Amino acid sequence: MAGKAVFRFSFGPWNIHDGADVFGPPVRKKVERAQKLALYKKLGFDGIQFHDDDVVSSVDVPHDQIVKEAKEMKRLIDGEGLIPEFVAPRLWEHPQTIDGGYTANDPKDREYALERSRKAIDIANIIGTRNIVLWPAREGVYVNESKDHRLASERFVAAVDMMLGYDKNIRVLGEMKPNEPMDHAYLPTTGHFLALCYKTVDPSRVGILIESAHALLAGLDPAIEMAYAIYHGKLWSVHLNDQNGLKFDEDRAFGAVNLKRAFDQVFVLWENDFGASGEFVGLDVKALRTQKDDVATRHLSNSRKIFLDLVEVVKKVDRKKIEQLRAARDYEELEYYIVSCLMGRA
Ligand code: GLO
Ligand code: MG
Repeated sequence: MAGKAVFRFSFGPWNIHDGADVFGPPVRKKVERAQKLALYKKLGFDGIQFHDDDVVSSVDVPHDQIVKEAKEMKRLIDGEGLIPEFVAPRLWEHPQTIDGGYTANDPKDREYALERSRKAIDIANIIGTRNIVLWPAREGVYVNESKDHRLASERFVAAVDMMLGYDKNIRVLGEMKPNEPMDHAYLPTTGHFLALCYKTVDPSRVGILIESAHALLAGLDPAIEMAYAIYHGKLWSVHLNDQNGLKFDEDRAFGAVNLKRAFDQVFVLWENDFGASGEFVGLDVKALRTQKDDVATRHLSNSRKIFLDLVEVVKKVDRKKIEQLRAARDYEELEYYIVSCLMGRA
């Protein structure tokens, strides 16, 4: 029977944000770390996702200092009753990641990325998660001839192998996105990273986090992407959100742009018992710059509500009717039926 799981939700501290964008400064007051942590449970979230430097103020300090600050964060999240879902090395802001991390041309930059990944694993161990997420933001090119693309694949696999060897318990989850900040990202889709999983020293510990908007930016359907990763036993997390056309990565509230597309994702997750092995429903959503301070978490609470409302729709959908319409090849009527369900008419 599908859908036994009780869904648990997560987000990262970056999802509460002062509204600064590439064209303008902050428009809301900075929300301090302790305030953010206190908001999770109030908003209905149990899980917290981290970049390495969301846990500690900087990773470019002596190891003792990292350990001390990570232990302090562990104490804080335990105090709030929050479960750490993953740690992601932030390999896109530091000067040594300008040309990428694992695929940078300069060996010193590559070594920085590898060392920082080991630190992320140490941090994950202290705060109590075995999941390392890789959003390889700057692994790719603006200028095609600027890197050896075949060698880049080799270096990427070597980096993942290094992490798997550094700690025999951790899992690596790839979060793929086709562009932004790079023009052409290496491993732009789930399928690309899935192929890479099988080239590593331990494919059983390499899997996928799918972000809805990232699939859409690649012209792909998020629900079909999720089903494909599930087929491989590798959908270990999601970043649900929405996206209005092929523009920048908008991180709109889940279901806010295309409700049927959101329904399709919930349907796949429900039918395949996503969450039953402890996976979180992650929401990587961003408040619109126009939101005022006191309502700047609506994107999170609304995304969660929309997800849960869609679960109710999914439960009620008449599976027999779907089967009959599939058998009759009357897909127009099937589409109308689903739209009717979403309009509360069926
Ligand atoms: C950006 C990504 C980013 C990641 C986060 C965790 O497009 O979605 O927000 O999810 O850095 O790795
Ligand atoms: Mg994301």
